[in-house]
Order: sequence, then C-alpha cells, then structure tokens
Amino acid sequence: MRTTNMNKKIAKTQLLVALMVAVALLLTPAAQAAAPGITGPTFNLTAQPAFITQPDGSFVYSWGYGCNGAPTAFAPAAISGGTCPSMQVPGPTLIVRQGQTVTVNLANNLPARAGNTSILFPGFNVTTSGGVAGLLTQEAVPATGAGCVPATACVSYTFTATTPGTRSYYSGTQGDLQVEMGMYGAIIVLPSTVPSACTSGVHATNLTAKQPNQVHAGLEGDFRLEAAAYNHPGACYDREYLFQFSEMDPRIHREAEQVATCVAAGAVTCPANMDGVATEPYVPAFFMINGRSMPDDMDGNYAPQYPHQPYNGNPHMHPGELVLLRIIGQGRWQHPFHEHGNHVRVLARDGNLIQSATNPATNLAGPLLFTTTTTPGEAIDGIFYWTGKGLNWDPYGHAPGTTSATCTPDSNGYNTGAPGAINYFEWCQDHNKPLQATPVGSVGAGGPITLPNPNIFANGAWYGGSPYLGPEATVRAVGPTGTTPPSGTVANSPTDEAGFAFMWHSHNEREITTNNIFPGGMMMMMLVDSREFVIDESF
Ligand SMILES: [Cu+2]
Repeated sequence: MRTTNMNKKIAKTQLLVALMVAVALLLTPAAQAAAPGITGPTFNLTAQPAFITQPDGSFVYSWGYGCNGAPTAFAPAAISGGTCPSMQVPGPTLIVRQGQTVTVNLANNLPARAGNTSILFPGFNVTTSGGVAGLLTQEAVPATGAGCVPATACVSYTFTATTPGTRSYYSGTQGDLQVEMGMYGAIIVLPSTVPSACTSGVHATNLTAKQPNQVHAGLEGDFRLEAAAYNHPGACYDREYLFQFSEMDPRIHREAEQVATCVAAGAVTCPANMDGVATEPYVPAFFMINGRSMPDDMDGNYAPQYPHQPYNGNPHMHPGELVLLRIIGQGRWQHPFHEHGNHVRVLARDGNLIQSATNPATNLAGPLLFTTTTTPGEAIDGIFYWTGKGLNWDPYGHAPGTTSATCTPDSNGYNTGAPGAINYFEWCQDHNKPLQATPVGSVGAGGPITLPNPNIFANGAWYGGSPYLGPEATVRAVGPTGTTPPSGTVANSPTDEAGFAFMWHSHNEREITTNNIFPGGMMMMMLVDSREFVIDESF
C-alpha cells in the first residue's frame, strides 16, 4: 500500500483512481451510512417485481421484498427520511430486540408465473400459519387480487428473537432463482441487555458526553442501533454498518422477465412457470454491496435516484472508534471482502458470539481476519478499528503549537487524557510529522513520502499542494521560497472533510467491475475523519 494525498472536493466517480491506494480526501459532508432499517416486532412484507439500476445504465428486472403498507418505524432515529418501498433489494432490514416475538406477514405479489414464494429465517425456530405447504416452509401462492386473494396468497412466520446478532433472511422457494432475483434481506436482533461499559466514557450514548469538544457538542448524532452488539463488554461499538454481498447474472433476470411478461398470441404460447429459466451456467456481471455497485453505493441511504435500492455502503469513522461491521453473504458466490487499514476482529458468526473457553465473561476469541469472508448465507459481526498508529506521519496536521493540539501520550502512546481535545486518540509519536520527507520549512521531522516538486505537480482538484492534511493543511504548507504555500495550493475550509480514506473492496478483483468495466462492483471507501469534521449521517 502506498499513500498519496488529495485536498480537494472530489466527485464520487473520480475516486476510482484510488485502487489499492489509501487516499486522503476532502469531501463535502454529504454521505450517510449506518445500518438503517425498520422496527417491528410485526412486519408486513410483500414480494414484488421492479427494476433496479446499475451504474452502467442497466435496468435489471428483479424480485424483492418490500413493505406492505407503512412500517411501524424506522431506525436509527437519527436518520430521517426513511422509505420502505413495496419492493427493494435487499429487502427491508428488520430490526428487533432480543426476546421479542417477531411476526412477518408475507403477501405474494410476484407475477403469476413466478409461482409460490416464502421466507426462511435461519437460526430461529419458526412457526407458520396460512399459505400452502412447500418444500422448506409454508409458501404464499400468487395473489390474484389486492389483499390476500386467495387467502393462501398470504403466509405468516412467527418466531422468538432468542439471541442477538445479524442474520440473513431469504426465499425458501426455488432458491436458485428467487434469491438470484433479489429475494433476501437482513434481520438485526439487538441485545436485551447492554453492558454498562458500553454506555459510559468514550462509548457514551450521550454524544455530548462522548465527544465534548467545541465542534461536536450537540452536533454529531448517534447513528447506532444500540451501544453493544451483544451483552458482552467486548461487543461495545461506536458506529455500525451493514453490508450485504450479492451478485447477479443479467441473463437469468432477462429470461425471467420474458416469462413473466410473455403474452400468448396465435401460435405463440407462454411457459406456465419459471422452470425453464436456467440458473446455470452462472455468469454474474454485477457485484453488489447492499444492492448497489460502486460508485452508486457511495450515495446516501434512501437516495431518490435508487427507489428500489435504499441502502448504501459508505462507512465513516473517527480515529480510535470501534466500528461494528455486519456482513452477510447473500449471493451464490463467496466474495473476499478486504477492509484496508486493519484486520477485522470477528465477534460472532450467525449470531453466535465467539467467547474464550477459559474466561468467557470477559474474553472473546474471534479471529482477526485480513479479508472477511462472505460465505453464502453466513453473517459475520466484526469490529474494525483504526487509529493511524505507525503511519510515520501525522494524518491530521493540527495547528502546531496551539493548546488544542497538544499530544500527551498515554501508556499506549495515544492522546486520550482529554476526550474533549480535537486530536483525541491521536498517535502522539507522529504528531506534527508531515507526510512529505524533509519538506522545506516544515515543522518536525519529515514523513515517509517524497512528494512531487510543487513546481511541476499540478495542484488543484486532486492534490491541495500541502504536505499536511486536516484543517490546517493550507496554512502549514510552505513552498520552496520558505514562506508562501506552493503555487496553486487549494485552501481547505476548516469545516470541509480532510480525512483519510481506505478503499474497501472484494479481493477477487474481477468483482470490482460493473458489467466487465473497471471500476465498479464491490468497492467502497472507508472515510476516517479527524474530529473537527462532524460525521453527519442524518441526510
Ligand atoms: Cu485492496
């Protein structure tokens, strides 16, 4: 991995240069993420067709679950403007509390030739009512009218949310076709009890207490669903994201559309069902995270341009925070998802917290993963952590010599003595070290990178011209003349994002394409923002 730096507003489509590169960027604060969904414990869902879009301009005929009427509520509460359309891919994220009795009522509004449909909830003891018997569970027959007409067009699934964690749900009927068509989603069970260690100090649910500095007080919302993923002190977290991996073969979708819309005329007869739609050979062309491909996944949740793909994939964090990743393999293939910047510490698989055999109350035993596997049907909860330790340069470039940027190392080397400090959790050994090796007029020892000569390097849209990041980058930039910034240095506004980004992507690089065009597919950017930047995921 090499590093470069960029200090300018960039368009999402320009991010693509960043393959295998950790980049520092400056974005307008316009990207929400979190793990949004709907709350129950009763959910009224419908299965319907619609077209989803891909960044190459394709409209892909798909089937998905959606809300049958308005949901009870949206979560997290800090995100407003939630939508739950009658068809979406992935299906609505169902958010419930451990111990609740969950009921999911499903109406089958798929095309008649799609036949029956159903939902499986692996990991739960499900009782069913209504519908007709199917191979794996009770199924709903195609509706012929509004509501449950016939009555067997609706089916109900009821179960107790016995244990917390992230799990998938998906069609239990003709799964090779229906899951491919988009019939999957996630269920998140929040723990009934949260350890006190997860709601105090740096993990306080009161963000004013958690981040009391002058910029954040009262400004930065809490976008978590809960303060801990499990009732265990090792499961605290500060932010959370849900990523569902899947892939699509457009040939299958095209054939299903042809069957669904076929009109018999004269000698032309139509297939009675989807049995003739071959699901092999399987040649996927779209590789999606939460139903979207890069760069669409970097637009906001509920962005109006994706009426049937409401969820994005665009993680954010401040240094030192614990980021909960909820990852599900929803497709047929396994996608090695690589979180650049650090390994991911696995908390649980399929809602099973991995605890130490000898000291389970305090110690967890999940592995550190270089790539998080996305085994089809499997869900992982894991913690991602990043501080900037060991970079050998100061990724935030706070104003030198000011009291706000004093870095006093704790026993681990981090500036944690004053949670209100703007550079809380900075790695003090690199404090004030510029990115650039021995730059003229810079403060402190030089960093690891030799930047291009400012006289030949075009400063501007991609590179601000300063060897520093952060709000002080411009004023700290000093050119060869000793006092003035390099020609063309682009000023940073203190309120602009000037963070550090890691490309997170499938390590099967065939999968970071969209319909064979690079870049695209399973790719996103983890944006690490120093704390002067308010991460606002509410719009
Ligand atoms: Cu990589």
